[in-house]
Amino acid sequence: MYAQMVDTGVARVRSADELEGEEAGFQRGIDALEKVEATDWMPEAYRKTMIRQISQHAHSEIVGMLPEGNWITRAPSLKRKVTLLAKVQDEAGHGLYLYCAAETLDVSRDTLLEALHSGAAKYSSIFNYPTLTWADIGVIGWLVDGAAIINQIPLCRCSYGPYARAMVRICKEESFHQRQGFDIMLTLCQGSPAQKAMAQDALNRWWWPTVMMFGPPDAESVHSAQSMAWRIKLQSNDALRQKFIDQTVPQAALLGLTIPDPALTLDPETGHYRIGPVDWAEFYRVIKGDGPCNRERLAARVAAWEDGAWVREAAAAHAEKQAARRKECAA
Ligand code: BYC
Repeated sequence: MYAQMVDTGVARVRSADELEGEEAGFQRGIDALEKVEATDWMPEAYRKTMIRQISQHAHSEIVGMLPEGNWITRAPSLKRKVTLLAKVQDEAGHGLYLYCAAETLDVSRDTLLEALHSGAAKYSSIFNYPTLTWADIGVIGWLVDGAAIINQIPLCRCSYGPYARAMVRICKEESFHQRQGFDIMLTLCQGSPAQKAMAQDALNRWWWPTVMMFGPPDAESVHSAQSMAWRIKLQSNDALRQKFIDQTVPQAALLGLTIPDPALTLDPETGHYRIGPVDWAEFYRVIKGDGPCNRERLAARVAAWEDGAWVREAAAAHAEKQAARRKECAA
């Protein structure tokens, strides 16, 4: 079973006048836009929801290094190689800040990683697709990091202080990532017909998975109502998805690329682009563990964990030695 199935005990969202005692005070603080800090009282369901979301986000950053890491040795120039290496290192950094933010909620990193490695925890669906050509690296930066920024900017103002603060730096770095991706796409689109075709092919394969990244439609989003009441989520999945589409369609036109959606139209009344039907069956298949690369991604993470056992053992032995030495000096 791939779903985390975290039972937060929330059957339905209760209104402010149904809450009592500490819980009522907690909600008043949230409504007054106060940040929740690690040492504050919080409902158990809030704590579990934050652990679920932050750890899922951290796992996504770390697993997200794999599809891009695949191209570091094959980047087409030294400049592109150095830039991609820096981007992939940034993703590792994001994962580490996020694991630290999750640890403030009284859960150990080992527990979180165990959940990832056993397949119990989720990570973003988008990283279960393969990077077949260099243009995929451009598309990931342009679309995937572009989508990540839209999803994550509101998280800088979310109610949980350690998560909100971690997101500020992450968003700054994501905007550099988005630009490097767009720059790769621009170069390919201004290049030879074969390069332009490669860019179009990458867009064809990544467009719909990126649209799905924002999560299920609002009507099927099980956590949204409670997460919005707790100001963990400030905008709904569909609202963020629409923002992404409105921002990206003109960028594709600038590149001279076609969005692979024959039903795409601009609604003159609202000024928003309308897209054709999304294959949600594919989304659910991927998040249940049956996407094109799910098994490969998890196997790579588990192998990295096992191969790194000697580093963890050496670090623990070193820390023990240092502690013993400090004790000796103090005696
Ligand atoms: N993939 O009730 P919903 C990045 C799950 S990192 C997989 O709407 P929620 C980047 C959801 O977890 C990208 N699962 O949930 C990194 C839930 O299942 P569980 C990651 C998904 O939490 C490196 C169920 O579906 N970003 O961008 O209210 C390089 C029902 O959904 C997905 C974050 O994690 C998905 N796409 O809303 C480049 C941001 N969507 O947990 C880029 C923080 C939904 O009950 N997270 N599910 O088993 C969020 O903003 C929210 O958690 C989501 C989902 C909008 C993703």
